[in-house]
Amino acid sequence: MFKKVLIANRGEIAVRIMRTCKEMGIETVAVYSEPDRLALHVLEADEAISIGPAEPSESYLNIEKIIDVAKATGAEAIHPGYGFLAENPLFAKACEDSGIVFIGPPSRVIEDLGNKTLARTMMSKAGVPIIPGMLEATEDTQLLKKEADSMGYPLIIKAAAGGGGKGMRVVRAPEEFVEACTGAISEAQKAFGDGSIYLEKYLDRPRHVEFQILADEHGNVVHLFERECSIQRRHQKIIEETPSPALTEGLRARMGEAAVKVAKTSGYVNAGTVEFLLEPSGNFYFLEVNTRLQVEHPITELTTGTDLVRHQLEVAAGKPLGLRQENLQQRAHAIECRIYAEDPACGFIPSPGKIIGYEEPAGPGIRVDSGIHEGYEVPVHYDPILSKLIVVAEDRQFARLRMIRALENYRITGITTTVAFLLDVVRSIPFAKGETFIDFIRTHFAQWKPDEDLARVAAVAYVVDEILGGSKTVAAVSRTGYPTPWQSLGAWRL
Ligand code: MV4
Repeated sequence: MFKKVLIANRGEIAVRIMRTCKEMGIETVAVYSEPDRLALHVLEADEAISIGPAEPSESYLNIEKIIDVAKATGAEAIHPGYGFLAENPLFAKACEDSGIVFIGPPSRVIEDLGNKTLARTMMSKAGVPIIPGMLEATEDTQLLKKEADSMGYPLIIKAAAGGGGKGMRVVRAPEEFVEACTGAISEAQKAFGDGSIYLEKYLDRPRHVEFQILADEHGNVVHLFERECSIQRRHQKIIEETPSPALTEGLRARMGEAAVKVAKTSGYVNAGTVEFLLEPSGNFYFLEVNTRLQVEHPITELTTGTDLVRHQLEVAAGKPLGLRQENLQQRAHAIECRIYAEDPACGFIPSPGKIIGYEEPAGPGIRVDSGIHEGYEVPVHYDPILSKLIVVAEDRQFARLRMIRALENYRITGITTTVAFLLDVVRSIPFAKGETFIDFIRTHFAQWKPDEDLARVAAVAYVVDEILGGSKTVAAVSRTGYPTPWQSLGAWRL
């Protein structure tokens, strides 16, 4: 096993990876940008090396610098986390060329799967269902128009180099096609430096169901069941759960088999995720492969009893996978809520700033993967994810009730977060019923505003209580030196 691993990331995922390294007796090297010098991932690492200014291109995206740090510190392997360089084949290649182990699939596989039409062609040949549409991308709008008219409408335009919804357009009628097409081409050109696009039949109101896979260098591949990720907004997932409320045992088995076939067909090694779109009819289609450890991996860990980072490290070190499909079982129900420094009442604009009060929920079946602490200043420069709240309980209903309690007991003050929004979503009737489709947020929560009544009543109660001489209020000061209301025992709190 490796003696030392560099984590080329920040925030909660860097901390999460370091925790497993520590348990395995592996030393950790953190890299950090200027504004991150007091970040949790820096404090938790055995060594921390500054790699430059805030701009990602000069720090967390700087391939040369990160490889130099790995060499200088004697790290034998690099874990890229998610985002930043995690799915950049050039970074994986640079690691391979420098004799450093990239903890992820081979650069070649990242590259192949990043090409969406190539991936579709490969999977279709292997017998994995793909969404009807083109297998070749082009920038020739005349050719595209011909394809469109023979395919029929509604259809969806996608970028060959795409992912995450960039360069995507839904076209509902022939007269809208050319404009949408030129728009998609220029967007794809700007985002990926490649304007080629292709067409697919548009699926109305599908679910997003993905399968976790693990593969080793010796030809062993397993899947660790699914994650239902339909609750998202603008291609950013908000809540994930497993098992999916939409899968039957038979469908789960067929989709799992397809996911393993995807991994084998692409020559996959390490942890990955195979995404599918699932129609209400039960028809499912291969969408794409995410060649990284995903944000939502903990719900899989809690329901399969595994540590995915441990398996990633073992597989990367050349060991055979210690898991057999027949021994893997899905137990209980897990839900994850992503906690962001965003204002859900104002179009989810980032809301960075200093965290003045911070209290995590605790108790049975609760896990918090956090990258923050009291007194921490959330920087403006990066993805505003603060932490992930993950719960596990016997079944979906118990997990939902546990999530409600956990969210109610998660206190973050000083900045606006998505906690109150998540509470309303998890409490809602459509969520309780498991009616999770990709248009869930747009349909049920487009105009969300916080219910401020309770907060106002509490504030007024506090003031009145103070005017009346106060109850047995304990004057309390938090670790940051700010007065904190959480520790005072005044009657107003009732
Ligand atoms: C689709 C689709 C409907 N029909 N393809 C969005 C991101 C990219 N990975 C694929 N996406 C979609 N592809 C066809 N043929 C709808 C989406 C889509 C979506 C997919 C998964 C999760 C959330 C989504 C939100 C909007 C659209």
